[in-house]
Amino acid sequence: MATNRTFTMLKPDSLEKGNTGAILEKINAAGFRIVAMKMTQMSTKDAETFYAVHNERPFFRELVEYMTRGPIVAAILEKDNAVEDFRTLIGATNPADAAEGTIRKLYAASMGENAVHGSDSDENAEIEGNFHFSGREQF
Ligand code: DAT
Ligand code: MG
Repeated sequence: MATNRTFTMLKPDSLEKGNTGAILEKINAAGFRIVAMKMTQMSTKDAETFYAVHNERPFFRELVEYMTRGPIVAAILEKDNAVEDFRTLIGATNPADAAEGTIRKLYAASMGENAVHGSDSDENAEIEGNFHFSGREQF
């Protein structure tokens, strides 16, 4: 069966609130296989690079501050239709608009602190996974 991959980060607020285990359990229960995972902290340069597409947006500095303020859990996940199914599992960017039962509905406080990242395309999943993991760290 063909499978593909997406990239996720449990953002600093998720770790601060002790939600890491609960979020990983939801990811597991939804049928994603973890093929890379680590706890790490992004530098300012890392976050500016990772979110470069947003660098003209008014919230960019706030986003960089948030993403660098503490550790994250980064992971690559494998499943059929991984990118789209993971976006469905996490819910809308703004938790106020996220569907019931989604990770952002359950665990995100606001648009600015929305608990998790999920890649938005197969191409970006590969770029983002390779940003955080060497080939040897991807199983
Ligand atoms: P997503 O994370 O759902 O892919 P995005 O790529 O549009 O959303 O934006 C990346 C992150 O930037 C998002 O998770 C939270 C932050 N962000 C986006 N829009 C924002 C806004 N209007 N105000 C504050 N933060 C925002
Ligand atoms: Mg995005």
